[in-house]
Amino acid sequence: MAFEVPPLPYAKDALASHGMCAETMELHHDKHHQAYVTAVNGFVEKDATLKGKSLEDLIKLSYNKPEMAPLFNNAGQHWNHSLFWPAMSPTHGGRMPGKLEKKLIADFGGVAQFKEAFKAAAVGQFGSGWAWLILDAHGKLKVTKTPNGSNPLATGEGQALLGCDVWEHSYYLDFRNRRPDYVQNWLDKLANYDFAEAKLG
Ligand code: MN3
Repeated sequence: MAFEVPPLPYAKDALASHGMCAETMELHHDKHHQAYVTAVNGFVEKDATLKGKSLEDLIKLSYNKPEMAPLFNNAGQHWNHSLFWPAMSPTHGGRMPGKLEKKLIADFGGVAQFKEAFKAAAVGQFGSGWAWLILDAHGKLKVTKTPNGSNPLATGEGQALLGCDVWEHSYYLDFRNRRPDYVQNWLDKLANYDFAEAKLG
């Protein structure tokens, strides 16, 4: 079974009034994400040892192997973007549910402190990559960042609850070069904190 780009859980123009325009969604979901999926399918097609493996298996087996970097980057980006779309919401973006809020207060000192840490990670990621809210093996919320197509599944740092794409293609049409403004807007108006909270179990 070839990998496929999951459909967006909302219309392409649904986030426009929240700072992510329909053209960004069109290019990002239909072109960029599709290109990663097409590339992964191409690698699997050419290598019998990869056939039938899950996306998670492909990511883990190619992590930190220079000769498998093209597979890793594309498989990682498919996984990352599949999490990115539902991690935003046109109806309750930015709204903080109670259980997650309590845990953010316990683990970061407050929601504002969490947002500062997340923003620092997202802005501090030199070049392309991702900022993450993760639940680590000790049940503690943490903020991390990864370069390019990497992610917390590959690094083993924990379970990803939210991931913010800081590749320029995710914000250049809406925010030009202003990554800090994009990330602040993402945290305040786009992030689907219900989606994150549901993963707390
Ligand atoms: Mn992207």
